Amino acid sequence: TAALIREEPQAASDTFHAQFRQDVLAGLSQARKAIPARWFYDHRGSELFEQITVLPEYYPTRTEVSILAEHCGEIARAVGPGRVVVEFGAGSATKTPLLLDCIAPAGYVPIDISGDFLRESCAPLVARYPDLPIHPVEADFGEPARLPAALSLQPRLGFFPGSTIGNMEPAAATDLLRTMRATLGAGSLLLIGMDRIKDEAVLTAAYDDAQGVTAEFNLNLAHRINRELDGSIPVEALQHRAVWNEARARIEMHLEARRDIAFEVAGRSFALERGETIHTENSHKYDERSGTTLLLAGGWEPRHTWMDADRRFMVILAQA
Ligand code: AVJ
Repeated sequence: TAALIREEPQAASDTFHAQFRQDVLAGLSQARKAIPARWFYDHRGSELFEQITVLPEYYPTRTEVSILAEHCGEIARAVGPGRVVVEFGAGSATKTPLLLDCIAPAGYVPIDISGDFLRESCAPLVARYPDLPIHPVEADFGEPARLPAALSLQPRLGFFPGSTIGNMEPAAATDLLRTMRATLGAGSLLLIGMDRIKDEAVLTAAYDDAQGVTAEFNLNLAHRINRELDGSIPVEALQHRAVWNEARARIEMHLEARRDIAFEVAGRSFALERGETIHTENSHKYDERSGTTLLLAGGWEPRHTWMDADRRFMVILAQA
């Protein structure tokens, strides 16, 4: 099986809980309360996100998969064989094999902060590709990472699907793209998924589905705070909201108080007035212009863009 490379032996998991606590306390202390979206993904949150990806209203996952499948031949020609695929985040069970099957890679290096997710996502890949060198790296991909020495001579292809970049505000997204460039090196390629600006009703439905799975996903953050940070948030007093922010071209998710509430987290007291919200996620949407501008600011030159027929999602190949 693949050897797991750890950037910081103990430290990564030890600081994780402290970081959660710090982010939540700082976020709830602001005039406009906000908690970074990365904290959605505990075990239950990851399970709920998996359910979201197959909801009828949530088009991004199936659309991106269809783009990768449909344009596999063209993507393979544009990328060329013999590249080491460096995936930012643990591999997705459907998207990663689609890419690996299509391009004849020299190796596969997933980078993720969670060793557990890495091990879970690598096991089926090791079984499916017995001859492919697979070297998971347990690290925060928001920091420049050292790639495994065994694969240091081959050209690289970064893979960042899912429009995960959209969780970041433009400045942070630019910083991340620059960090990816530093990790991969000049001349590298990056294959990145971006969700597109579209009809507002389609967007809001994707983030407020009829079955209420996205609402549960959002509310799970409050449950997680109660569980892990000794919180007393009255979760039944919070309501899921998904709103399109036209000026910033993003869907925002909030938890809105149905009444005045007061609660404690990690021994500190907080209050929300009725109608006040905790801002829990941004999901930025792009068009060709804004996607290109972002990539260029991050040090990446767009080379090809692939889209579905309805132009809902785009996959861009860029070069450092
Ligand atoms: C995983 C960040 C791409 O923004 O669409 C799905 C997360 N949030 N439904 C997205 C999410 C609510 C998702 N990303």
